[in-house]
Amino acid sequence: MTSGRAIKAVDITVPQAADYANGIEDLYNGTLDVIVLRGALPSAVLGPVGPKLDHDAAESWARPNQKNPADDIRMLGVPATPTYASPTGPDPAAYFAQAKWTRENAGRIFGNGWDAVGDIERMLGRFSGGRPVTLPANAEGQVFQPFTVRRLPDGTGISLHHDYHFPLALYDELRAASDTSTLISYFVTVQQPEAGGELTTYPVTQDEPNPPKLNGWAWDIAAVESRFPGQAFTTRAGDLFLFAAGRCLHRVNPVVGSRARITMGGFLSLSAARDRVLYWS
Ligand SMILES: O=C(O)CCC(=O)C(=O)O
Repeated sequence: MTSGRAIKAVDITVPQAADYANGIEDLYNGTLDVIVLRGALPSAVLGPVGPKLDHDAAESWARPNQKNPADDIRMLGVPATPTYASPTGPDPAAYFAQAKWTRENAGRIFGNGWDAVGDIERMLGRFSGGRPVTLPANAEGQVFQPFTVRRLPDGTGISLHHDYHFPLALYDELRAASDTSTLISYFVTVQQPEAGGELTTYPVTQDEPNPPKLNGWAWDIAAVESRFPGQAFTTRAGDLFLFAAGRCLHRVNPVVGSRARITMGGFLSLSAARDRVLYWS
């Protein structure tokens, strides 16, 4: 028997996005947990990108979770999160150097001169309630990374986790600039795998009083599945996914087949005064 409330999701197409113009605030406030915007980017933009990137040799993929084969994600960019290689998050100096590289190489990575940063800001702007969507900078003027690219080949996924990264050293300024009541994740699917790779989210918060954990620390997936009503989402190339990743436990199911799941994305917050949307990865 499951317990807890159900995940509150809307699965919409571009003409319906105007009905959720304040969607980011709704995700913050818990009125919504998930927004899926189908076809946020036309297939002509991303169609050629998946096959271009889907090779180990295509780019210098980092493998920050290589220690755990089931979580061995390939990444372009340094994630603003803990990883197996950096359990307390990235070194800020290395992070900002990489962030500059990612911004400068965005057009080249995708191979078609695509204005990825502009499109991300336009897509997020559909749900910002009219607030400007901006890439924050630290006190030295170093700008955060707009996105990371994530490639999950056959047999890999992303284990159960929350994304609430404000306590990390990298977030010293973002913490002060943001409404830290939660953190939102965003990603765009670049390539859909043949099977698997669903994003599954559960109504389990970080302060769940009786967390389903093994040995007191690792999430017990069987217990999570049996106690909480999870919801799985399959996303196709061009779909935008926004969700309350700081509040809702989630995972990416292992990918099956020769075509990797490729996504690009990061996080966003409302500014402390709730007058801007900040995004980074
Ligand atoms: O699918 C992705 O790119 C990341 C999924 C995830 O765990 C997140 O967005 O927090």
